[in-house]
Amino acid sequence: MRVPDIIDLRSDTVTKPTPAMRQAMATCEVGDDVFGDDPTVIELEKLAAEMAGTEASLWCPTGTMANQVSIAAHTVPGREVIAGTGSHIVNYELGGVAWNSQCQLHMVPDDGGWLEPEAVKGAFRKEDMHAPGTGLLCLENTHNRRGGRVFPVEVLRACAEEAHRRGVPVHLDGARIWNASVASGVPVPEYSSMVDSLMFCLSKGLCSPAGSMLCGTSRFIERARRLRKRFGGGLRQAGVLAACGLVSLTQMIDRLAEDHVKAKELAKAVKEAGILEIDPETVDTNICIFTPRAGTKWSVTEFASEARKEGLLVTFMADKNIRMVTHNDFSMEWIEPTVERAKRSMSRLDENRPAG
Ligand code: TLP
Repeated sequence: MRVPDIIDLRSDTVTKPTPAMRQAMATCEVGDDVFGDDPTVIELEKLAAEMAGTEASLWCPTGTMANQVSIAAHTVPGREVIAGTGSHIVNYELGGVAWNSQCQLHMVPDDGGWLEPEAVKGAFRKEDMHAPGTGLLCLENTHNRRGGRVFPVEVLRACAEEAHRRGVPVHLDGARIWNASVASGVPVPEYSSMVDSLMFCLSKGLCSPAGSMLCGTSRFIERARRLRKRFGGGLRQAGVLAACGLVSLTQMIDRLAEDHVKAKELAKAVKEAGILEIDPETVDTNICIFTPRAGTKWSVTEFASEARKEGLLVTFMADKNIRMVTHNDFSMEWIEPTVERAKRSMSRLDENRPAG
């Protein structure tokens, strides 16, 4: 396969719809989904619920909206929402918990890639004359910012049980739950059985152009459907997008294992070339989070902009990490050219600013 001018590893969200998706979009039956008339959306919501092991599901345009709808559905204003310091809900949803649900965040460390039950236990607060009271616990699997780590199933169960013992519901941001399931062998219904709502994205490794599913009980999804409308997410002929979601769920899950192999190999190759640091053993799925070697004088933002000049697109996180995400539109054969481009970028930066 020809090496492209641009190798794009910024995210698995950059994947283009597959030929089967384009065909499905062109030929699917559609209707007005706000009236509940779109047969393709109905089919997708039914299939997603079946596969996730929940009573019902709701198609949302984005993972962010699905998370935010879920938080709003679970909470009342003035409550506290527990979430990991590195979670997407805390870092990448523009303060949506405060803006949309009028709740405050209570953050718990998740440096290793997941929350520890003991830390979660200490974070709950009972409502009284001073304390807001915990309204929701949010977990993330796989953990994006911590390098696609898979939340160990028994640890996840223990965290969820801590919440349930106190009557607090649990939302699982499973944007990449299918990656977690493929990597761990734990069926998605097992994860969903531990929580009150599960969100997963169709638009990442599963290659749909848009769409995320919020899964839960029929009662919860009914409430979420009204909130989605309030958030401006009531789409009309959404079937053209849901048609891609059906392809994602029926054709794109098993192949996620290939993305995991590519990520592990990429991590090893970048490390062996002495470019950036990573422990390949921690690469559970399709996300590699690299750090500059000790003594490096350049910043990760400088690295990312130098790499761009070489035709390699990466993202940087928290001003200290470089992220590369493997996906369907990145071939195993491009690992070597990726390493070469990264090496050239680093050499130029080192020449300008020698380590010392
Ligand atoms: N993550 C994106 C960026 O927003 C960082 C990415 O490139 O990885 N939960 C998790 C764990 C996510 O990683 C993301 C997207 C979302 C929710 C939100 O999904 P979208 O982008 O559909 O709103």
